[in-house]
Amino acid sequence: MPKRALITGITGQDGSYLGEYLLSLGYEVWGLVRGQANPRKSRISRLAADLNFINGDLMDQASLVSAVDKVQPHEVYNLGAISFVPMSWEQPELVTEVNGMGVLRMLEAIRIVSGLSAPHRDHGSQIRFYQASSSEMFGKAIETPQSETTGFHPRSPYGVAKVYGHFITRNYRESFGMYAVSGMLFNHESPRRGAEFVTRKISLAVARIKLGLQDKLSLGNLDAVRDWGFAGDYVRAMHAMLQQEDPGDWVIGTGVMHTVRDAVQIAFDHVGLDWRDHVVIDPQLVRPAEVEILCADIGRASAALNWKPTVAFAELMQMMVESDVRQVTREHEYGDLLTAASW
Ligand code: NAP
Ligand code: G4F
Repeated sequence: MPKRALITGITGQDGSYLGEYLLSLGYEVWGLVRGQANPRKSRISRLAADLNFINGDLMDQASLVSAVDKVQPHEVYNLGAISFVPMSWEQPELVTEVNGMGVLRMLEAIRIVSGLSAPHRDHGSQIRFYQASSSEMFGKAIETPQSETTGFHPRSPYGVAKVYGHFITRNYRESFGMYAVSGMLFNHESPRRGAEFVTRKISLAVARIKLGLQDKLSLGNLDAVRDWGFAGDYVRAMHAMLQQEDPGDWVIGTGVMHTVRDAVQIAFDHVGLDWRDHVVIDPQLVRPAEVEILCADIGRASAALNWKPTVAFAELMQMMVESDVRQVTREHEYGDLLTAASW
């Protein structure tokens, strides 16, 4: 009998790669979809026709209990979140509800369906749980690189909510004996990245500038340093974490740092343009509390999970630019009304 997985956030970047990966491993894959006519559901269905869908929302406890009860998953991957950091200053309560309380609701759904009525170390559950924690939790990092033992200093309501999700996951592991893990993933990108994130904002703008459809690209802090990897690599790590004998917390990244300026330079260079002719700084895009520098120490993950990234940063940016040149050309030639973020 195939293993069954339930993925929240199936319509997002990571959900799409994880869904495809688990299908390739022979899993029966169920994606939790919110809303009565979510347009992103048809996008992911086109990519992976064998996916199954179930309705639910991280804001709605009963829907999660019902989804877990119906699917009876062996593994739950909680990727659903409002993932754009600046939005968390505009709607902090909503982001806290989805990204923080949503984790508690999913853990409760597993607890209830597994029949764990009281906290007890030895009870356990057959359902393994993955929480999408984030390097944003390190925030104003107290050391570089950051590892599984580095303390947290989140800088946004998003980061604070992720810290809650992280610790409630650990707490259910310790209180109920659940197999619950947290993946502290550093920034990961792909041609499927949302258009609001900086790498995709750059690759789309470069494509449009190259094709004569735009001239300027407005950005905020070019000095911010991130450890960027390829999303397709990172979903393999999520799966590997749930196959370990004991649950734990893991840092996943590349261990290589680049600035936003590097990303800009690589992307413009790739199409033979000088970024200085096109990039303008918009102070409105500078964050009220910035995360200046993130870099992963992946010593533990590479040794114990036997995991390593396969796509270097320059290759990643070039892959995204090439994909966007193809997409923007297609949209332009055929007058397609697809949004810039479509894939
Ligand atoms: P993404 O592309 O923005 O996808 C987010 C997903 O969450 C979408 O499928 C969205 O579904 C879903 N969602 C939003 N609100 C929801 C709700 N109330 N109930 C259920 N689902 C909801 O994000 P991503 O890049 O794939 O990231 C996946 C997860 O990893 C997120 O938790 C993110 O915070 C975390 N993370 C990402 C990175 C990164 O660099 N990508 C790094 C560290 C951690 P709709 O279609 O309904 O909007
Ligand atoms: O691409 P970003 O918006 O990603 P950010 O804030 O690092 O968050 C992403 O990675 C986290 C993991 O560390 C995830 F948890 C989170 O869900 C998300 O996936 O911004 C990257 C950097 C920031 O320092 C930002 O200030 O780029 C800088 N930046 C400069 N100009 C910009 C811009 N970011 C955006 N989005 N847009 C700009 O114009």
